[in-house]
Amino acid sequence: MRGKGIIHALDVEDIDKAFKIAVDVKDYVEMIKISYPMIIRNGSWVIEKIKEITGLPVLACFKIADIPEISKRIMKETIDKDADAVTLHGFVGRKTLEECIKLADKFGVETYVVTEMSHDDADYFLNRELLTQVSERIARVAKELGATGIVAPATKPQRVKKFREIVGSDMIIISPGIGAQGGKVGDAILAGADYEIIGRSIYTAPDPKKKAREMYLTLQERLREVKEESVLH
Ligand code: 3DU
Repeated sequence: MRGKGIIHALDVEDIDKAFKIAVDVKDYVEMIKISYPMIIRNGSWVIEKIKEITGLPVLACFKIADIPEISKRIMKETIDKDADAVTLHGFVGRKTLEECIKLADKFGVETYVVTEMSHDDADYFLNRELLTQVSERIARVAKELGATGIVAPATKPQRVKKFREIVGSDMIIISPGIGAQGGKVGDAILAGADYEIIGRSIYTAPDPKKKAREMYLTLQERLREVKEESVLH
């Protein structure tokens, strides 16, 4: 996956509703991200079904965070269920990342490592300074281990910018926090991300299709403005 666009976080447990939204938004997003609430209620077969009805890749946002042996087995099960990409927590340690990335690579599955989370409370245990140090180290290790990309907070575009400097242009940055968490469409991509992850703003909208289209168009408009500005200067 490479380009600039939206990943829809389809955090909808009612599976009929989820399938309908997936089909409704498919023309305006590049990937569908699914997570635990949907899988726990319905089972992992939904991964394949969403791929089939949308034609889009599915990111299993399982934020794997266990000892290396168990993490690897979670990764294996997720690969067997046909996920195209999987998220991993970075804080657990290098070995867990290494094992999971190696396995995913073997099957051509993308890996995205969470560096720093997007919510206000993300610096509760580590203060801001420590969190900054740890998350930047996670980004460096993710790059060194050959992860496909990292997850960085759209709620803090300056941090996205910093992470882009750290990982360079080859890695993909996906960024949650647009809409319900306060980020504006385009903020993360203009700061250096490749994809903005948007969940509630789309799936809780009275008309998710219309909302996804609006957000898609807003993003295109913001990207165009920046391109025009850079041509003028
Ligand atoms: O806030 P939203 O409804 O747009 O959803 C954001 C999604 O991104 C949601 O699935 C959540 O699990 C995921 N996510 C974060 O919000 C923050 C992170 O640091 C990592 C993932």
